[in-house]
Amino acid sequence: MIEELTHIEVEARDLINGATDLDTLKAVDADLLGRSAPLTAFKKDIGKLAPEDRKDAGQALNRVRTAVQEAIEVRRNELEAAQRAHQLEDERLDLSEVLTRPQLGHLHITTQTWQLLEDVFVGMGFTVSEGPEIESEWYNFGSLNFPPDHPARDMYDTLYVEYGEPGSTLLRTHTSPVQMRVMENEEPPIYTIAPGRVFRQDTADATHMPVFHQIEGLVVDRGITLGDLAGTIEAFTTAYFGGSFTSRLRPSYFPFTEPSAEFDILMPNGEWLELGGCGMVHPSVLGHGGLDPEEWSGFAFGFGLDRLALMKFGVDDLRELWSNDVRFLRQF
Ligand code: FA5
Repeated sequence: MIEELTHIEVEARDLINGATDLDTLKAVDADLLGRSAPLTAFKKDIGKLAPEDRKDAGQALNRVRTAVQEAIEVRRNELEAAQRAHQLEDERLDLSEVLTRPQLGHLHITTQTWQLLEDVFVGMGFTVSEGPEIESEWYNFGSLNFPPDHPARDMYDTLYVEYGEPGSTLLRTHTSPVQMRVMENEEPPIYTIAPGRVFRQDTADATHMPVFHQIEGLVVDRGITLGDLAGTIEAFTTAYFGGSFTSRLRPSYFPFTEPSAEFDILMPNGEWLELGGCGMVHPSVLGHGGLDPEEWSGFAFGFGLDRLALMKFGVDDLRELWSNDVRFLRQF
């Protein structure tokens, strides 16, 4: 019987150590120590032994039962500890992110250009003005010498807003209406720029977007000449691009300037890119702004801010600026 008990103990330890979870261990516990377990049956069998053998058999049985109970307890503790560790791992909150520095973004390339241009002009003594993006027909066209139904309005594919009389309210097609608002509100001498967002029904391509930015410039003072305009454009483009760029002024037409010109810059691919228009403020525009053209003269310019960004940062397609691909944007 003692041999049999030793054999049961060895088998029991294998079963106990082989249990890989608490449920299995519970079943093993029942099999080894439960009512119908062999060890329990042995208790009854002891009574059938000769009286002199009963003591040894009883002690051996108790020792094996205790050893089995202890082995089950040890294994239970191990499995419970493993289960707790597993649960903790599952429920663990990964707070390491707050310990690592969050990735910082940076200003969009158009915003950087906008700020750089403001710095250049403020450095030249200009103030910064602004006007509304939703404009009246008068400020965007009428006051700038575009009579109703005048073909010059076709230069801009205008987006109208359903407000008031049909055709009376629009998304400004250029920053030039800010010229008029400044003239109405400020006494000359005026040296101001007005960067801002403008809207046209243009189809997006490498050099056009339906929503883009311009930077307007307006100078009104006594005795302003075309030489002042050329000198200012020269000074700002040199401050912005550095000395080594090639540009040209080309005669052009805008109803609100006379004479008018367009400013182009030579791109690395050998083609000219039109950056903006400019000219001497038309006398009747000064008049609409409440200024006497006999006393005051001035020049104005309007440059494509996004195109200035392209040229500065060596990007060859405007659409890249708004594709929102961070791999592209991170470069600048
Ligand atoms: C004007 O908008 C005039 N208001 C400029 C002006 C101001 C002339 C003051 C005289 C005095 P224009 O339509 O050419 O002109 O646009 C000016 C510049 O805006 C262009 O040279 C170009 O650089 C930029 N531009 C025009 N259309 C787009 C477009 N769809 N996408 C991006 N840039 C554009």
